[in-house]
Amino acid sequence: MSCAIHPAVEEALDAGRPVVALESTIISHGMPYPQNVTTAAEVEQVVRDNGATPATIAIMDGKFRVGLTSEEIERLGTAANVLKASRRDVGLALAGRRIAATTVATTMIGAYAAGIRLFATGGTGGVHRGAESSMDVSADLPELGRTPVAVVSAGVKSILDIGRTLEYLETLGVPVITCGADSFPAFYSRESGFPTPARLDTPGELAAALAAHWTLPSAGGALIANPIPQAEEIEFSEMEHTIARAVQDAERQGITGKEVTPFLLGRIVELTGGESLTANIALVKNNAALAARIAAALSGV
Ligand code: PSU
Ligand code: MN
Repeated sequence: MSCAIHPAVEEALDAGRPVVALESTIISHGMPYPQNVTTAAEVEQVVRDNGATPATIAIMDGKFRVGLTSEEIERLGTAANVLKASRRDVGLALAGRRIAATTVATTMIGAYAAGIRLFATGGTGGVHRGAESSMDVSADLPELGRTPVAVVSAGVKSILDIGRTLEYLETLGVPVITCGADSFPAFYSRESGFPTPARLDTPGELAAALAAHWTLPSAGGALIANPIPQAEEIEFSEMEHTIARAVQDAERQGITGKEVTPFLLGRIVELTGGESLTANIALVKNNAALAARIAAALSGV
């Protein structure tokens, strides 16, 4: 698979300097305008401040694009016809020359093709509540099982079934390591009620574990969970009611397939009067900083 790499990203990769991939669905479908565009730029700056080069990934003009200009990020954040592209949409997006935002799954594919091993986002997809009847399981999970890129996220959002998501990741052989805490985090909240499958405390330890994991035959990805900073946290018990209501609204309105996650995220922002968005922005930046530090440790900087 060929991709068009931004010159600044290419230069860093050629020199063996740390690079962190960033996804674009969070820009097109994960946050409202204009916070989506300002956050995307701020997150790139956080990566730089922590010693790595950012590479926001999307599909445009028939190419996988690794590293975007600020005009391209603005386009992704404002255009009405942006496709949310997971693995199965990539061929359609490339051949149809669509403007497409990449999900966690697809960003992993683009990152790996470009030679990037660290990727920061807010939260990954997972097993949805009620999946035992709807079978709604994000394509992010099998991607984590097959593509050797480490995804730094604030754990799994409680719009999902956290327990089943952790079970599925175990089945797929995906290491799930929380940085600096014993509880697996729940996106807006530092604690989910589930213990983390593994814990490490420093970027150096995380980098060493990833490097060792990637010596396995047909090793896939890893999930590095990074709890939201305490000052920005919304308690799990406080979010639970809001999330249950958003899930109920999605069911009532017959929302299915790839629309479910964007609908829930938008509804939660409405129901919390924007408080969830503030937390979301804070945790993405926190993840970008950790990913940059792990990338630096991994490349021996
Ligand atoms: N979680 C967020 N914000 C997001 C997403 C997840 O907090 O924008 C996006 C990511 O791109 C993720 C996708 O890969 O939603 C998952 O969608 P689905 O559940 O349809 O697989
Ligand atoms: Mn789904």
